[in-house]
Amino acid sequence: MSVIELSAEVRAAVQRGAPVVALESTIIAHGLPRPRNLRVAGELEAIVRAGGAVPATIAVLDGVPHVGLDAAQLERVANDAAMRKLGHRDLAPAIAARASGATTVSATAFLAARAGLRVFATGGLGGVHRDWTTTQDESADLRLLARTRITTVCAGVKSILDIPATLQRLETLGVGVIGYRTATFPGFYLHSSGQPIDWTVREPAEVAAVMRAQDALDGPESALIVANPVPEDEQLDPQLHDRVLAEALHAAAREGITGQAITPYLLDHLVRHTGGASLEANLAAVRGNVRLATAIAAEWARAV
Ligand code: PSU
Ligand code: MN
Repeated sequence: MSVIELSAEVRAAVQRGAPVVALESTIIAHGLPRPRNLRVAGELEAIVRAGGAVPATIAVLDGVPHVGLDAAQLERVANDAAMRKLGHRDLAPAIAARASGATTVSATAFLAARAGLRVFATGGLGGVHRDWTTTQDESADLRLLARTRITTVCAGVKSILDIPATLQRLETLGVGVIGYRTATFPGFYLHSSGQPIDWTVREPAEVAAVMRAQDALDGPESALIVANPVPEDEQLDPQLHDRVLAEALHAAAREGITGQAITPYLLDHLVRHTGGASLEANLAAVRGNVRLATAIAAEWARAV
């Protein structure tokens, strides 16, 4: 018996090979302001359903890792201020302590893969922080994705990070990165970070073909990152972005914010100092990622 609990709907879908899309919960609990976060959580699940797939939002509740949440569980993730932020390494202590928490990309990707899911949508991955030479702060997302066979659709990595250093780490770790209808790595709030990427696909079926090739090679069980930019007309104004981000980084340094707290702090700072514009860009990116992940999951279910 696994310690991981699949909802009845997700279990049935996995058993019959129907498309399922994993969704993370840290973005709900710690990445978006209340009460909008609960609406967004429901909206993302609805996008998956509209595309003919089953949504599987993942979180740990009272020590049980859940893959697929009901409405009451989703509400708890969104509204319970005591929800912790759980990376992959936090899962075992959280289970033992019967704790509750939202899962980051690293914990979500791990649990999704263990539950038999292959496609996962998030906003932006964690990565190498700008002050990494002194803090050694590199998100656990990267190393976990180097060891987990899951296709992760994202709008790049959050622009609060050192993007060239993050792309370099992904190369070193052997994680595949393909651009969806783009030849540059997206900049999360921004359509493009300006950093080139080596591979571009144009259709969900092409992503499924890459996934099949990964499996056929039978190499190390690494992820596939599908980098899907926010549409240009929904991105944050780049000048506003650069200015407010610089202020946010200063404020974080001044207040001595580090570790797990830094990403939520910076995201929140951007929301408040862009009059909510960064939130709209963030949501546009996440919605687009969930839509694309759903189409990929459908192609994958057809293919296998
Ligand atoms: N994408 C978003 N908002 C978020 C995150 C992703 O649009 O809040 C979360 C993810 O859960 C990711 C985490 O794993 O931020 C990275 O946190 P850290 O830098 O502490 O690893
Ligand atoms: Mn970190």
